[in-house]
Order: sequence, then structure tokens, then C-alpha cells
Amino acid sequence: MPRPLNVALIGTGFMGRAHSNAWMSVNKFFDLPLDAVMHTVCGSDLEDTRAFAERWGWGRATATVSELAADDEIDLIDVTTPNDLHRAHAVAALAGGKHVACEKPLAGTLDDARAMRDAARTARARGTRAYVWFNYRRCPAVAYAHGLVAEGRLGRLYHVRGQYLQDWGGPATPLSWRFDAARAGSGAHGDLNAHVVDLACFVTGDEITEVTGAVETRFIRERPSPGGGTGPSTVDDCVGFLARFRSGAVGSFEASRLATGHANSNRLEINGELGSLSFDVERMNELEWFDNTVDAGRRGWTTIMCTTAGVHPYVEAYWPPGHALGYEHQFISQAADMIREISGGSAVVALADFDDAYRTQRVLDAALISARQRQAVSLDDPEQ
Ligand code: SOE
Repeated sequence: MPRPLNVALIGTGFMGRAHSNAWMSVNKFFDLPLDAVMHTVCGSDLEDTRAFAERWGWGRATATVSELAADDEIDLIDVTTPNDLHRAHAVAALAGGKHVACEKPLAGTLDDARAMRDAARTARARGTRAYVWFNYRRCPAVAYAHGLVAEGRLGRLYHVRGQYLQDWGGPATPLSWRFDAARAGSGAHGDLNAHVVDLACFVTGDEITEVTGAVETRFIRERPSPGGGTGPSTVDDCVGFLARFRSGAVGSFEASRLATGHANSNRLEINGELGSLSFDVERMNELEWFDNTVDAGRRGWTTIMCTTAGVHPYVEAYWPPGHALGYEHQFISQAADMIREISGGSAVVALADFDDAYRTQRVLDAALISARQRQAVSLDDPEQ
């Protein structure tokens, strides 16, 4: 009989729902040594949080976040609050001996991210784990692409092209914490480039050593306020930048919430000497593959349906070939990998810990420096 892993969730928004679904599903799809127990959910309004707990199956509801780190029954705290609260919630949880699973980006600022990284390093010595929900690593197509690169199937890498394009951020979109620099740190940049930078470094197994040519733009400066009237939006609506990888590959990155026609297009293309691959989460079960080693007459892009159990990672836990997976399966698979590692086993593909997420945060911070000072920013010193 698996031992319980008592989970507490902070936050009842979009990610609160996605993570609740993951914790309630993970032991249904995966045979694991620990049984995720939805112990407590914490939200800002107690009545709303009680209703959320009832709907999603959390054992208890609270509006007092400090209770969680002090509760000896709780083993893991899942943080889905706005970026400016990640540090306080994660550091308190780690100090309380709890494992942490924190939403991305690690934090709104590099200082907060560094403090979280350092707290996680201290806690790691006690066997406590700290992860970030870079969920796209667990699309089977992405995990398979990671394997193709690791096997050398693309050969020497030349280009890494990452784009995360959404279009929900138009002038009619009302203010929320995501448009407040004091709460979010940045706009589309920290929200979306965080994902695509992590994705690029994960799939290539490489790291970014220089950022340059960045452009940060805020098109919309006033937005409707939920309570009526308008208020200032103080974050970027899009950021683009160029990068160099340690291997010598060249990268280009772009994040926008105003990319009309793209609802949630998180794209990665890698061009190598022996082949290229291209992924778009809007078609998350497919991987575009170009094999440059076949004879010229048969050379061309092919669409791989990444739904074959035993070939494409994670698929065997879900459905037969061709029965597509969805956004929610990435979170269920990440919950499974975190449980595997916490119980002494191994994740199917690497989990992003706070060190990984801090490296991503450094890239994000360097891009804003590059944009504001119109210069290249070196990231060669890993401990900066
Ligand atoms: C909003 O941009 C958002 O919910 C991101 O915060 C998520 O990380 C992404 O997966 C979907 O879009």
C-alpha cells in the first residue's frame, strides 16, 4: 500500500485547477510508491476556497497560508500564487521541511529567484526537493525531441528558435496582477519567455551564455479596471531577444500576448547539421522532423504523431496510439515524476529544480537589461 504524500495547494486560479486535476489523477494513471493526498487548499477568500475544496476534492480549506508550513502532516506545498509571493511561500515551506512545487517563473525578480535558489540548496542537503512547473517538458513530443538531440540525431546544433505567442492581451483585457510590474515582475516576458527558454535549454541540453539585441515593448499602457474605470499596465506586452548558447548555437526568442491569431502557440525549432525538429504546443501531440541524412530525393519534413506507448515518453500511462493527450496530461506527468523522485526513484525526463529555474530567470533578467541598455549581456559566471 503506497504511503501518503500529503499535498497542500496555495492558489485557486487557472493553475490551482490544473494542479488539482493533476494531484487527483496522478495515482489513477501511474503506479507510484506514494499516494498523493489532497490535504489542504489555501485561498484568499475562505468561502470561495471552501467551495473550491468541495469541487476539487481537497480535504480542508484555509485562508491562512502560514498554517501550511507549520502543519506537520503536510509533505509538499504547491505554490500557484502571483510571482511576487513565490519567494515568501516557497522559502517558508522549505524552512518547514516541506517539498515545494512552484509555478513558473521562479519569481518576479532575480533577487527573489536567487534567494529561492539558495533556500532550495540548503533544504536539498536535508533531502527536501524544490521543483518548478515547467510543464511543457512533459509533452511526449518534447520529451522525445530531447532524446533525439541527446542521441546526436541532429548533429551539431546551429539554430534554436523559440516563440511563445498568445493573443489574449488586447486593449479590452482588464487589469490583473499579470499587468502589475510590482506583482508580476514583467509581462509576457516572465510569463511566456520563461517557458520557451526552459524548453530550449532542456531540449538542447545546453545553456545560454549571452543575451543581446533585446526589444521590450508595452503597446497598451491603460487597461480597464475590474472595478470600473481604467488603470495603468506597467509591464511589457512583448519581448524579443537573441542569444548564444555554450555550444556555439545561436538562439532567437520572442514572447507576446498580442500575437493576433495565436491563442497559445509555444513553439520551438532547432536546426542542426543532420536534421531539424519543430514543435508547437497548439499541436502538442505532433513533432515535425527533418532528417538531413536521407537521400535528397526523399528528404522532407515529416509529422511524427508522438502517441506510441514505449516510444514516446509518458504515453503508456494514458491512451492507445493516436488518442491525443492534452494540456492537463503535462501536469499529471509532472506530478508523477515529482513523486518518483521524492520517493527515491527517477523522473522520466529531468525535472526543473530551483537551480534550473534560476538559470532561466538570469536569462530573462539579462534580456531586460539588454533591452534597456541596448547592449549584450554576458551570463558566463553561473553563480551571478
Ligand atoms: C498565461 O499566459 C498562461 O496561463 C501561462 O501563465 C501558462 O504558464 C501557460 O501554460 C498558458 O498561459
